[in-house]
Amino acid sequence: MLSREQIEFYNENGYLLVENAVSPEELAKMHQITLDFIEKSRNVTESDEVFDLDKGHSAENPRLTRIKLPHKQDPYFWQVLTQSRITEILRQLLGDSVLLQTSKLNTKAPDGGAAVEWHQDWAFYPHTNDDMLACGLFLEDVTEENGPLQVIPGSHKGPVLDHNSAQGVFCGAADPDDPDFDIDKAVTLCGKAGSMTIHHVRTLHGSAPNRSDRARMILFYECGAGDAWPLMGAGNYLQRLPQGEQWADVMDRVIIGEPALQPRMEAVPVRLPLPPSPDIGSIFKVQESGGAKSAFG
Ligand SMILES: O=C(O)CCC(=O)C(=O)O
Repeated sequence: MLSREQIEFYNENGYLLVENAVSPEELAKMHQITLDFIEKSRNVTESDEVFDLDKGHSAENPRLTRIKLPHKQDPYFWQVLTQSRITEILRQLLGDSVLLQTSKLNTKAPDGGAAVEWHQDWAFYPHTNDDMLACGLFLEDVTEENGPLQVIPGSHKGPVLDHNSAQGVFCGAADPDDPDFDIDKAVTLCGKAGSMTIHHVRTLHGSAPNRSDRARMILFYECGAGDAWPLMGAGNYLQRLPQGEQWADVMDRVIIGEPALQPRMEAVPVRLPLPPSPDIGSIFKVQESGGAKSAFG
């Protein structure tokens, strides 16, 4: 459970770092499952439904940016989300109805694993209200050297920055020279394996390349209140499904309670992630193919 001070800190700053978010047993099991997936990726030569490959990936030297939708790849990731200390933290921050928006396991390979350019998750998937957040569970220690998450405190109360590039497409990254982007305020979130970051859906965040000889493994669960419904963007795939499947998809993502059928509409700033970049396979591909300007030199 979070203390009142932690909740106040999150509300004020739009992020939080929590230690021991899961038990040592849960951590060890998730870590092992992740290593097994990286092992399996040796047989893969192109990014697919499960693996997002980083430059230089090969059978001899597996290099992934990401394992996609881990909660669908192994039921244990879903079990931890719905039956652990994380579940109670979500209840405290989002209430008695909570849905998973998406999950991803960013495994940033050693020696140069790709940066994630600064962005707001909200730019990818605006909803009817912004009671949404991302939990980032460290499956291994995260240090200054291996590409930790960085956040701009208080940015969740500011504008949605322009995430379109000079090419005129949604590139999933803010322009480092945007006057509303004060990089000097950045806070770096490091910690022991088992620690967990929480950032609000509008908090500006990013992470540098992995400059160490160890992987940087963070499992992200991105969640929202059950009365926040997608406007456009990442949740848009729902509209392509037949109605019965739309509903089944929503119900498959219920973490706590039930979805509300009366969306809560709030006067939140919104930009739509359009037109799309040429490759929408992952944030790494959106940023690269969309021509994002790098903040990490
Ligand atoms: O892996 C990271 O450092 C950040 C990930 C992130 O923000 C994302 O995938 O949207």
